Amino acid sequence: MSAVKQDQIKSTVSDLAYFGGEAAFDEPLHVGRPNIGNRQVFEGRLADILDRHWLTNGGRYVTDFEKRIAEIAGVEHCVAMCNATVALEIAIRALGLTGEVIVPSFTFIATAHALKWQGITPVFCDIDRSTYNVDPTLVEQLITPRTTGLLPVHVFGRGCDVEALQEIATRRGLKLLFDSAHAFGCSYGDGMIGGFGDAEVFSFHATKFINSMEGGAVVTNDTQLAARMRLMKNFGFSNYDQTDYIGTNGKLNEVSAAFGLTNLESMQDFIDINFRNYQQYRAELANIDGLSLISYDTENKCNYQYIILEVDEEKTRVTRDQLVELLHAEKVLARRYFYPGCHSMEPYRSDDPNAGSRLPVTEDVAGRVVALPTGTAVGPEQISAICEVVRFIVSNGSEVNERFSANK
Ligand code: T4K
Repeated sequence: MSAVKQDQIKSTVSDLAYFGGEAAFDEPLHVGRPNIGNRQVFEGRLADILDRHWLTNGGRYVTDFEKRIAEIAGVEHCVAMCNATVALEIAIRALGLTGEVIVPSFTFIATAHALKWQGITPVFCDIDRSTYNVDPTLVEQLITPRTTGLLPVHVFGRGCDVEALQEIATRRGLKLLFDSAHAFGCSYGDGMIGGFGDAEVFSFHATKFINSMEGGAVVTNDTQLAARMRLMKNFGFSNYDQTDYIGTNGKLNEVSAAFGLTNLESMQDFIDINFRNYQQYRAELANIDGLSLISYDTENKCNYQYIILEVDEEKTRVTRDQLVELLHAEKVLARRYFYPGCHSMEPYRSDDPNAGSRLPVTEDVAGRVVALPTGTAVGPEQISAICEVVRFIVSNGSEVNERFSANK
């Protein structure tokens, strides 16, 4: 764990590392430092994989991993894949999506790329200010004769308005696929995220609170869809020397699955640590004018894997981007998830240079958010030090801003 430098109390703006002071930490603190479960258990499984000479293509650990994910998500089928981006691509193809699909711009670029990679146009929909999720009241006006589906994202693990989206999808004859990369272990209403729409996609990338190094999965209650995806992730093979569809190689390997399984056994510990961190950030960043942490409602289960701060520059004087640069200098590698929004990245920016005018909430939120380090790699001492630096920066906002501008 990165040590806090005890003598690094900031008393003047010149003490900030950006302006020549010493950094608050000796090693970088990351957003997305992987959680690692019981090493001995994983090493035992690794030895077993090597002993049995079964590394991929339908091995025992992938099967067990799929079974556990399906149980936790409360769904009938889980098809594990090598990452969530490929899982999205395969689900999109298996659902027969073509033409246009409605998707948020406030998401990781993989959501949009998974469509575009297959020649489908992502049509960006603005988000609800309070949840950062697609605003269902705006979806309908984006539907055209070319629209075949909706691909909403449960951003930061907070559930979308599933009922409203399902109602639109059913009434308009559209497929509904959720990008649930952030939402494994989260619930919405009476159900776990995973069981909504036609299918949902989880990510088990290293930076996710449950990781299999790289990995993803599609979960669904549709038996035929699951069977189709199972073939598609294995080149379309239905038998030796026989393919039924065009397929690709989307398989998860045994080592990743064994690592994922091991981490799943520590899932509740990881959630407890994330929750403890979230509460501490809430307490220590409370009452700072211009800063607010996004909240997770207590009615739903949550994995608390993202600590997202919103910066109101009018009040803090220091800008969001300045804050991020100042924190980086202190070795706190805060991230601007999700800036600038997919619509402002290529190729989408060139496809539709004016998309931003239809996405005012996305642009506003993307300009305010900062993700802070959490997970098992940060403890109470580190969080206190991060919060102290943030508080110091904001309480000296005007001076910091002036010095910052003069430095440029
Ligand atoms: N849909 C959504 C909504 C998503 O957020 C994502 C992925 C996907 C789909 C696609 O899922 P996958 O195909 O990846 O399964 C990171 C992750 O790579 C990406 O998985 C994640 N979302 C996204 C939100 O964050 P980057 O480009 O910001 O990652 P990077 O390399 O900058 O790493 C983040 C921080 O973590 C760095 O400070 C370094 C640290 N780190 C990273 C790794 C991999 C470590 O300390 N150790 C590590 O092993 O995208």
